[in-house]
Amino acid sequence: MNYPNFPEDCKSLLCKHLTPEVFEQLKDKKTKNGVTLADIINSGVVNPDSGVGVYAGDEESYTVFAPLLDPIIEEYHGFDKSDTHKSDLDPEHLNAPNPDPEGEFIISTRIRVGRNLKCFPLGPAIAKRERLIAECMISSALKSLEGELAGEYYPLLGMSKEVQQKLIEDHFLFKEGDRFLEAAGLNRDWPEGRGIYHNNDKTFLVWVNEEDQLRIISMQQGGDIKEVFTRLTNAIKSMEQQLTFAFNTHLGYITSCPTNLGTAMRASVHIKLPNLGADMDTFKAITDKYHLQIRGIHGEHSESEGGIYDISNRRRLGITEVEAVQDMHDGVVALIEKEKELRK
Ligand code: ADP
Ligand code: CIR
Repeated sequence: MNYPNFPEDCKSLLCKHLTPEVFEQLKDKKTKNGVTLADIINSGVVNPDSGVGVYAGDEESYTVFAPLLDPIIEEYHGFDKSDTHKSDLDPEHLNAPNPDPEGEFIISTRIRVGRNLKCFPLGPAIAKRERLIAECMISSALKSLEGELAGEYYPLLGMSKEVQQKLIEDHFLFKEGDRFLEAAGLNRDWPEGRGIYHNNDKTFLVWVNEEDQLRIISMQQGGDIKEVFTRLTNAIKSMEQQLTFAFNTHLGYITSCPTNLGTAMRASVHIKLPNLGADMDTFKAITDKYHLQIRGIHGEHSESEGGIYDISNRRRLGITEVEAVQDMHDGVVALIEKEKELRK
């Protein structure tokens, strides 16, 4: 394997941190599951417009390829390799009254966490048979959920294209054919082993074997962030009684993309901010201050539509779940205040 050819205008964290020295140091390394440097960097090499450009194949990737992954983790999360990660899933520690009780700005709120089973490699390196076993373990665990979390598992295999498309358009289901995941090896054997679980109201959902083996999601219309967080933490606690997730005290919950490590949590609102949207410098000054990320309304790498944005916490590691949600809440309060001011 030769040093990859990055275009001159490449801005990914991969391109920045894969120096020729780091490349030489890592090019012949392999984890016990056989994950190589070529596997880790393929997504960012094939897609030079990546923001990050790397995916881990297993937990050990984070130690074997630390000379590349540590600086990426440090730059994304502001987390030093000597730091430890702490968890706090107690909704009572959150101070998040609805920032928009009149429902003028916030359309919906969604909080998700990524999780992976301790007993298997991560999605980029998992074998087909292991993925199917993971699906079976997860769908069995989901069967025991009760009350508002009770629902059904719907495998992607056999789902009609109409139903699938409607679930994607309504923001409930992952999209298909993502080129970043494709190059990371995460779409192998698609659609087998993939699926979605949801309750009747679609306020609690679990994605199975997409970018991570589980994405546990709580969502609803409006801006009651605490209610969404409470539902999610109840679900996480129930699922942890039945499944053992990959976790360590340094990196928190282990995920295939290093941006998701730690809490693996993304707390977001879909919010109407047309005036801020017309003044991106002011918009970005606020999102930077509160460590927020702006996405389009059809998920990552999509564009905004009609002045509606997806606003979420950017940091996930080295802060607790409560702090991640608090970042989002406080930033959204500031954004609404500025939007009202600009409207005048
Ligand atoms: P993820 O959050 O799981 O990393 P994406 O950014 O791709 O991934 O978003 C997944 C889906 O969730 C997309 O359809 C997106 O529109 C939807 N979504 C995200 N935040 C919200 C929200 N606050 N309300 C409704 N849908 C949302
Ligand atoms: C990229 O590098 O752009 C994709 N692999 C996605 C990275 C995850 N993005 C993020 O900000 N959470």
